[in-house]
Amino acid sequence: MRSTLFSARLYGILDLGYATAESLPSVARQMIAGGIDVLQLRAKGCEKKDIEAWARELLPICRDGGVPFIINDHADIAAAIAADGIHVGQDDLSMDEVRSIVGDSMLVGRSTHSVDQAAKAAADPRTDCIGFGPLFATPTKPDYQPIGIREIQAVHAAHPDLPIFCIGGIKKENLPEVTAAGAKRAVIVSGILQADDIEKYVREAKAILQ
Ligand code: TZP
Ligand code: MG
Repeated sequence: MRSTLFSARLYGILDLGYATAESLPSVARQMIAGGIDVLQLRAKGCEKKDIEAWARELLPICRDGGVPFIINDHADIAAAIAADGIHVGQDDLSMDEVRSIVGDSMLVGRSTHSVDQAAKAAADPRTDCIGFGPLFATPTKPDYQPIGIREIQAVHAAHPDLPIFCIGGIKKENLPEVTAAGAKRAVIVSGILQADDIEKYVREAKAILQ
């Protein structure tokens, strides 16, 4: 499973701020058809029992598509449904806490918002990947200062063996600028979920990353 993160280019997030609960399975299938490499369920402020139910429905869809399925924030749900991974932020559980809940083999990702935070996350060998951003201002994560594209090269040079996913305000349109700045992998949330044709959007964004 870890090797899938190295080869992954485009990471999609099923964010309940943009997708309705009813649409999740269909949206997941469209993203998988377009070639998404990783899928995360992110449901800020939703009831845990709902999140678990959605996750249980999405897991077999991702398994069928050969796409790792990651749960945002809730290590207990990730463990309960045997998801492929858990993604936590700077203010969430420590690595010891996460690993005590999900075990050694589940993928663990960590959000980072600076080169320093990336270094701290990378210093723990139990970190399987990081998000790096927000590069640009984004309504999906409104309270964060954008960090720009200047440090993309440095963070990749510092951690050549860690899968780094650039995130935040990335769309198909500015993706070439992000890859030119040194990004190998990207997360696109609203760009994908608001696309008229999700499958096509994912296919075209992924082509830019390849
Ligand atoms: N973490 C950093 S930025 C961000 C998250 C979850 C949101 C990215 O969403 P979008 O819509 O692609 O800007
Ligand atoms: Mg979190």
